[in-house]
Amino acid sequence: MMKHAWDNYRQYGWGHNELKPIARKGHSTNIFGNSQLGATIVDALDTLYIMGLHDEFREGYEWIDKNLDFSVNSEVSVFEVNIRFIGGLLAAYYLSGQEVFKIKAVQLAGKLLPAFNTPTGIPWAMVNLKSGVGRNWGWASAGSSILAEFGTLHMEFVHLSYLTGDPVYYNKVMHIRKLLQKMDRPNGLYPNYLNPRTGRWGQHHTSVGGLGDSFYEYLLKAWLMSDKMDTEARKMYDDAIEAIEKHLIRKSNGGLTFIGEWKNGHLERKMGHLTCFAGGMFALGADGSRDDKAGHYLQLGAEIAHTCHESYDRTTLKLGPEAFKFDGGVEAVAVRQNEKYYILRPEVIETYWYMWRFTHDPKYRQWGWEATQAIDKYCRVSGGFSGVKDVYSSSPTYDDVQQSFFLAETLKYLYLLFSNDDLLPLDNWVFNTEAHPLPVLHLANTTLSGNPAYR
Ligand code: DMJ
Repeated sequence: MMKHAWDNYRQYGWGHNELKPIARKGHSTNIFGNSQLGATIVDALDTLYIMGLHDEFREGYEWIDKNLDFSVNSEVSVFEVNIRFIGGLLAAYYLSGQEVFKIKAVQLAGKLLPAFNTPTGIPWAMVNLKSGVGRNWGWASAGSSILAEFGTLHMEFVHLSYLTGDPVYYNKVMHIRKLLQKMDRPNGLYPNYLNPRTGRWGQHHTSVGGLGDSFYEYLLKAWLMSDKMDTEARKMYDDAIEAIEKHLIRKSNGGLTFIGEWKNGHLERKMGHLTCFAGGMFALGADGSRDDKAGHYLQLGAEIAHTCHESYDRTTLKLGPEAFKFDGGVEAVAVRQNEKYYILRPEVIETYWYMWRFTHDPKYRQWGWEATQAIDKYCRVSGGFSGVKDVYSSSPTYDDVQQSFFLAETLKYLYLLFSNDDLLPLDNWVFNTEAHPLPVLHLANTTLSGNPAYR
C-alpha cells in the first residue's frame, strides 16, 4: 500500500504537496501556502525508511537536497508546517543521520520564528515565509490563535534547541507554557481559542478532538521526551486529564465510553475521528500517572479504542466517519451528511497500535487488519488512495485527495502494529502528532537555558 501511494505520487504529483489520485495530478490546500513544498515527500520519508524502501527514500532525499527551498512568498500554517515538515525532517535526520535533513529543519524553523512576534508571544496561526508577516484564521473566535496549534510546537522546538545549541526555540515554547499556566481555566479545562493580542480566551469551547487534541498530547510527550525530567509538563497533563474525565467523558446508554465537547455551557455528546487518538494517549500516559492509576488509564484507553472501533464497525464500508453522536438513540454513528466522510485519517489505528504495544491483546491487530482491508478495498484507486465521502453508502464517491498524513501516519501505524516491539521501542522514541519518531533526550549533561529541568 505504501508503494502504491508513493509510486503514484512520484509519477503524478512529484514536488506538489499532495496527490489527486483520480485526476492524477498535484494537489494542495491553504495550510501549505501556494508553493510546491513536496509535503508528501517530507511527511513520508521516515515511513519509507522504517519499511526498508531504500530506493524510494533515496528519491525523497535527493528531491529535498536539490529542490526544497523555504525562501518562497507563501503563507503557511505554522502548526502544520511544524508537525509535518520540521517533525518529518527531524525524524528523517535521527533515523538516517543525513545532515541535510537537520539543516533544512533549522532553516524552516528560522522562517517560522516571526510568527511569535505578537503582543503576548502566542504565535499567529499563519506566517508568510518570505515577509514574516503573521495573521490568524478568519474563522477562529475573535481573532484567536488555536490551542492545538500553538500548543503543538513543543517537541520539535526542544529538539531544535538541542540540535543547534540555540535556546531561541526552547524559549519560545516555554514562554507559551508559562503563559498558559498563569491563566484561569473554566472548570479546569483549556478553551480552544486564545487571543494573541490580549492574552484572553476566546469562546469557551473545549475539545480533545479538533482544535484542542494535540495540545494535551504534547504535554504528555514533553515529559516522556525529556526522559521524564520535565515534571511540570506531566503535572499539566495530569491536571488537564482529570478535568477532561470529570467534565467531558461519559458513558452512552449502550455502554460506550465517549469524549464529548464542551460548547456554550453544555456537553455536546459528539466525538470526532480526531478524538480517537486519545485512547492511545491515555494508555501512553498510564505509567507515571497520579495516585498510581495506571490500570484505570489503560482501561480508559481500551474503552475509547472499543468505542472508535464501533464507529467503524457500524458503517457499511467498515471505515470510521469524521464525527459520530451519542444522542437520541444514536450510538457511535454519524448523523449529518457532512460528517460521514473518511479522509484516510490515522487516529483510530494509532490508538490500536498503542493499545497493542501495552496489552498485546490480539483484538487490536484484528481491528487493524479490518481497517487495512477496508482501506485497500474502498480507498484504493489506480492512481493512489483517496478519501471517501460517505462511509454508510455502498457505492461511495471519492474526494480525490491522497493526504500526506496517510503516508506519514496511517500506513506507518499499521506497519508498526504488525511489527515487533523492538522496532522503535517506546522507551526510546516519542512520536510527534504526525507520527514522526523523535528520540528521548537524555539531557542530564546538556545545558539548555531557562529551565532547570533540562540541566
Ligand atoms: C494529522 O495531521 C495530525 O495527526 C494532527 O495532529 C491531526 N490531524 C491529522 C490527521 O488526521
